[in-house]
Amino acid sequence: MLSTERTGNPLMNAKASATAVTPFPRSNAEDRPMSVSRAEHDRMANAIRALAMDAVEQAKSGHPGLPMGAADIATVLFTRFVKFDPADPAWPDRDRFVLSAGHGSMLIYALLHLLGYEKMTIDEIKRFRQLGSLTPGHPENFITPGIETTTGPLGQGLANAVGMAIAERHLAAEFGDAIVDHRTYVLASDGDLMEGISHEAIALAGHLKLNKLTVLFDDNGISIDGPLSLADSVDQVKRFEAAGWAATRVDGHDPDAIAAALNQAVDADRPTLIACRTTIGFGAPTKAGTEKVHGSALGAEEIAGARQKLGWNEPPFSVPDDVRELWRKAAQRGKSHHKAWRERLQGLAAGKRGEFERRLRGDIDGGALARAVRSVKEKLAEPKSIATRKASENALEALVPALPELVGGSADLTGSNNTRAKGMSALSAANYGGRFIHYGVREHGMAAAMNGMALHGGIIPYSGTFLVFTDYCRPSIRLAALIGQRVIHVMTHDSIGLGEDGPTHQPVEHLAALRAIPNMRVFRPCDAVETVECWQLALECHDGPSVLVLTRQDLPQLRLGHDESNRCATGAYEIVPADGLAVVSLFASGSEVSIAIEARKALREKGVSARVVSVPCFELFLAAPDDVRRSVIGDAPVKVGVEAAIRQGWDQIIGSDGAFVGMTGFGASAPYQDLYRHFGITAEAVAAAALAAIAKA
Ligand SMILES: Cc1ncc(C[n+]2csc(CCOP(=O)(O)OP(=O)(O)O)c2C)c(N)n1
Repeated sequence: MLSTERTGNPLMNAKASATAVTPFPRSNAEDRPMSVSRAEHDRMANAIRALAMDAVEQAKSGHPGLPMGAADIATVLFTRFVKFDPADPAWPDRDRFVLSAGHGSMLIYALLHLLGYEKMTIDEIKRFRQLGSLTPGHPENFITPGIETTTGPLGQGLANAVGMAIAERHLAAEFGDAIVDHRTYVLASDGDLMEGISHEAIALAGHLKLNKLTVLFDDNGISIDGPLSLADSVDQVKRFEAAGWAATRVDGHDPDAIAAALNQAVDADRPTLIACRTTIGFGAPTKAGTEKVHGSALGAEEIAGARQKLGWNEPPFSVPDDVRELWRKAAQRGKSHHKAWRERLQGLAAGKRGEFERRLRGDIDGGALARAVRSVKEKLAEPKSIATRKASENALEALVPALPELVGGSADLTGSNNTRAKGMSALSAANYGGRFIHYGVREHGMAAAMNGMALHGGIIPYSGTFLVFTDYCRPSIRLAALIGQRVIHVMTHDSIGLGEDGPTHQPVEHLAALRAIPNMRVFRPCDAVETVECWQLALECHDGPSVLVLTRQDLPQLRLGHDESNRCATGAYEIVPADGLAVVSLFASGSEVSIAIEARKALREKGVSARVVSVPCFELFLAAPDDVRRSVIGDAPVKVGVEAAIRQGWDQIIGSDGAFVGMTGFGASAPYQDLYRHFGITAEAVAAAALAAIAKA
């Protein structure tokens, strides 16, 4: 399991050892499945149930049903299968366990506590759902060591896990299975499997034959409204089989049956679904098996009844020594795996080991990045009019060979998004070492898998689709921002400038909607030079996602001459100064910067002095030091914003009394030049807006 303390470098804790590479010891006495009697198993599982009941009761909120129902599954998994070491939650070759049904968070908190994860004390369990605790309502990877990913929005965890499993296979292909060889386990609920994203995720996993991915389905037939039969009649086993998975059904309260299915999964040549038939709220005398136990405290009477039924006579939050000892024994299982792995890592050639460690830390080779950016800029000393999507491709031609951690892709728009650099082979079941992923028409699954890859570590994923389809993957983009992961979305066809495909494909509100997400950068470069600068900034942002918003249509190159500095770094800068004292400041992004520059000329002809500010990134600009912001905004009395999108957000730059030239409704289908004229986004309109504002002032 993973510690997500973002600054920590798990690998730096490695005990140095001069041991040569040992043959890969897959198991030894300590690592063998723990042998547990049925009675012992029941007590271990009941400890989870009791902690879940008690914590939810104390908080007077939470979800006891899932932890109580899935306690047997979790006990089998952690006593016999999952490879982990509580002493180092971020050990890179640990198995990943994702609780996709994040509402059942007490399941994983109880596990972490019982397994001896140092920070998960009983006091943290008692502070379930309280401010500043390690036990928030839903699991947060950036708060609690041992949590692999933030879950809560159903389906996301499962789709993240697909990305983790892809990352594992990809890094194993690169560094060898002596260093990368772990499995990904998911606990998913009915809700996870009803969500549309699960369709995309399981189809991708099946297609890529991710045989080290196992989904345990908490098949309890209950959701919030009541029995699942109210809303769903899918045969999940058949559904997963149709997607290329091995799938089976077991009694989710029979430890041996669960273990047998998990053993089969280990040997499978494809991902495995194990539908575990369980009773939600197992043990609760009157509420078990009903929606009443899903998401509220059980109440003192029901808890007393459950304790009696389960034969659990301990006071609240108390775990008897014999049970604690059994769980501690389970926690020892991964230790020798961990030690042997450290020795194998030390035995690697220094260069390869250093590279692996760098990749896992997420450190970019700054020299390689700077050289790649410089080489792209040098080529642009000879100006070129190209679409920024093409400029992005040119940037990738230099970045992809320079940064081996880049794994690109597209949701079936490779030729339109220009995200595949020359020489990138496709990542497939036959070639996990490939660096380009054909995600298929699965924007949501793609974005969630990218989050999983980034969380896994060792990879910087980037993707492509049309900007308008950020709507199809927005929940995962939002989560990337929340969980602080570096994923880069290349979103092309960024406005009415895409032309004839019409309003279904023309984003108008998407820039504002994306800019509204905290901890994310939205870059809209105006030419080929800004495009490579924005790529550099996106790559350097290690703790949050970026969206590169790029045009379909050609744009003139506005930045001329070789410039070593990254002018986009402040988010906005004066790209063309005024002649003399500026009366007008024109602010624009992307394709509208050249329109603003034309408008400046038109104003000059009328004797009005105007300057032009390019605004490639609102977020960086708004975070820039006050003096930088003040000087970029300037003190010209008239401010005009220009962007082929809605105004929302622009008032932060132009003020509520600034003029704005952009869109006020949806686009239309026509050649793009006609559309710009039709919607009045032209140099003449910008100049007229400035003159009108001067007349009013
Ligand atoms: C995307 C999303 N929609 C809705 C919810 C609210 N919600 C939480 S759990 C749940 C369904 C509960 O059913 P199930 O997944 O079977 O969990 P169980 O009742 O077995 O615990 C819903 C609708 C959510 N967390 N995420």
